[in-house]
Order: sequence, then C-alpha cells, then structure tokens
Amino acid sequence: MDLQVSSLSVKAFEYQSEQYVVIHIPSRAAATFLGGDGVAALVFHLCFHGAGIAVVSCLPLVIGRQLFVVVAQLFGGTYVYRRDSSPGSASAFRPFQHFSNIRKPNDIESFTSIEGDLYFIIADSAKSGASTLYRWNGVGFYPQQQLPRWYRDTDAEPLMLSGSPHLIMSSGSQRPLVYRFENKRLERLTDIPEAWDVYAVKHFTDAEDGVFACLVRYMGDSSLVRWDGSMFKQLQQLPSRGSHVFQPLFLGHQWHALLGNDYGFAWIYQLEKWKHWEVEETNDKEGSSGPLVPLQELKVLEARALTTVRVRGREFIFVASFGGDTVVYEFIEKDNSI
Ligand SMILES: [Ca+2]
Repeated sequence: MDLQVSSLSVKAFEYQSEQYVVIHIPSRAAATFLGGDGVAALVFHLCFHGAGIAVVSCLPLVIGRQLFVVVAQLFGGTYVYRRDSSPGSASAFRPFQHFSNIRKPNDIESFTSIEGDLYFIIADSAKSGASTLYRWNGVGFYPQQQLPRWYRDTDAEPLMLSGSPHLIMSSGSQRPLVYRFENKRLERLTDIPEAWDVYAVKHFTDAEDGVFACLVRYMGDSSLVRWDGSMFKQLQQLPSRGSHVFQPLFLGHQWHALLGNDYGFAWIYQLEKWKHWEVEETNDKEGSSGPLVPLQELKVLEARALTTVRVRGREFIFVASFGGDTVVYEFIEKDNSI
C-alpha cells in the first residue's frame, strides 16, 4: 500500500486497546493518525498551530485514558497537545503546554521509571543547546533535568539494562553516552567505544541473546553492537553512507533491521542466531561478516523511520520516506529460506 505522502517519522502506539500509527507529514504541517478498524482507516488529523513551522518530531503519549502528542518544532518551541475527548470534538487536539527552552530539537522519546513515573526527553542538537528531561506529575509535564550544554545531541534511546531504565544519547560532538536513570536523574555511566558521529541509536532486546543496538552514521559505516553486561561491544559494521535510519524490527520469529539510504533504496537484514556472541578481536576486516545478513531490498527512497503493526495476526511495516511516498508492506514469512 502506498500512502502517497512523504513523511519524516512513523510511530505505532496502543490507545484504548486499539493500534494506531502516527505519521508525521511535513508538507501538510500535520500528523496523521491511522488506526481503528484495519490499518488504513483514517481516524484523525492533528494540525499544528502557526504558519511556516518546521516540525521535527512528534511523539504520542498515552496516560490512562488521556492521549497527548508532543510536537517539537524548529521554530516556536515545543508544544504538548491533548486530545479533547468531550462529546462532539472527538477528533480535536488542543494545545496543552508549551516549552520554549529547546533551541534545535531533533528527537523526542519517553520512558517510565521503576516507580511508574512517565518522562519524556527532547534531544537538543543546537551548538549551545541542552537536552531536557520532562516528568509527568499527574497534572502536567515539568522540566526535571538538563543534560550538559554543548553536546549537540541528535538522538535519545531509552532502554532497559540489567532491569533498570537507561538512556543512550548520540551527539554530534562525541561518542554516544549511556546514562543510568535512578533517583529521578540521568547519571552518566559509560560511552560506546569505536563509534563517532553516530546520528541515532535504536536498540532491541532478545529474550535469549540480550540487548543489541543499531548505530546509524550518515558518513561512514553503521554498526551493530551488543551489551556484554558492562559495555557495548561491536559485532558488525555495514557500509551506510547517506543513512539516517538503521532500525531493528521483529518479524515472524526473528529480529531484522532496516538500513535506509538517502541516495537509494532501503535494505532489510535478518539477524542470524549465534551460539556465542563474544567477538574475537581481529585485524582481518576482509571477509569478516556479522550476524546481519541481507534479506530484501525495499523500494523506498530516503527512508527515515519505520514501525511495525500487528492487526489480526497480520504484520505490517510502515516505512516513512522523505523523498518518496510512505509505504506499507505486509510481512509474509516463507516456509523455506530464500
Ligand atoms: Ca530516538
């Protein structure tokens, strides 16, 4: 299915037991929500306030029966919208809060603390900007912590390590940093070695094999790393000049990863299961191969994000494309490998 619009991001979420997808469409200055009865039913639009604004990222947040959307803009600050659920305005979102301290937002992510509190963080990629963490206090969202200035953070990635919340921040100025979240604060734990100029990080957790992360670099190679209990170790590098997205997804019974390319089409890789994940240090780069093996080319230009949705046992992949149309694929597992 071709949605016939370019988009910068797609995110799936569940709201009142229904699957939704929010699609950020820059040309319409709007986010479209798909959901309800089947994948293609258009449910509601969120039109942003102000003319000529550049929306960078939008994140849906479900708190109880309330639905919020955090919208980060290049100009005019960050807005939190709340869905108005009163009768007669079922499709309306209204401005709820406004934050003006983020100079150049690049990403928004949310996570829940061990105590059950909801947080979201906005990565600030401005030269003198500071990424800021906000906390839901039951009434509204309030700034909780600022990360150091001058890091030029491009991406945040919340994840669980050893049973507690952590956050990886990738930055234009240094290697990605791993923070541990405890006592309502992010504390710097370690960095990811061998990784410079990482644009974004996406992790996945396998019940048997542990925590992995895909690190995408726009210049140079992207890499797959694995958490060994105290640090992330590199497993594989993939040539990725021109990539903004390297994102894991679970399809069928296996982990996969999509690597986008601003100069061409995207590729889906499949993760092989290894008996041992400890990689020997070797200088022999020629012929070295990793657990991600190419599976299929997807004809999506300038892929920027993807999300998977399961509807009645069927699996769909939404791929956001900046240069072409947003495409929905259905995953069909083959009995025999290709
Ligand atoms: Ca992110």
